[in-house]
Amino acid sequence: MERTFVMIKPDGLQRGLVGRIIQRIEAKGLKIVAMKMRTIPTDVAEEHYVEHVEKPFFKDLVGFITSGPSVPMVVEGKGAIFEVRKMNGATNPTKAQPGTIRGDFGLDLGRNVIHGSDSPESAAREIALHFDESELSIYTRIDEAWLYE
Ligand code: DAT
Ligand code: MG
Repeated sequence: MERTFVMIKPDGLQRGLVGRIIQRIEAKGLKIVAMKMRTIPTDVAEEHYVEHVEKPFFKDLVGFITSGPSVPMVVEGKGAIFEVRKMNGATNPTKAQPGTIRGDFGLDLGRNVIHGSDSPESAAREIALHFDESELSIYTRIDEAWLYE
């Protein structure tokens, strides 16, 4: 089953949104197979956002993402990468549709509450960057028979 890397960013945690965000992921039928809370070290943050290393906002982005605890997760399900991106909404919370996490919970481009991988390649890379294989739980959710054929 497809997996994606999802992370509630430090603003989401500080603003007390962790429970409501996880609730949306669970209610969608997506399965959380790994989750922890930690302050992302600078070297990991730089690697995570390596595609943006030349951008003018890179330094602020790394500073923000390492500024306090985050909640990184591995989320599994049919089309998980696309489904999470849809649920997250547009990068800029002021452009994101109501009903999306960024559209409902944010107001600032830099502080957009949540991350989701943008492709299978990014997902594999980000999962390996943030988690050990041993941290992933393989289990069946009791409602899976009602989610999929
Ligand atoms: P996304 O997180 O939707 O994949 P992205 O990969 O383009 O967006 O950018 C990564 C993060 O960097 C994004 O979540 C917020 C921040 N960011 C993007 N563009 C920015 C900009 N022009 N100014 C400041 N921060 C920006
Ligand atoms: Mg991105």
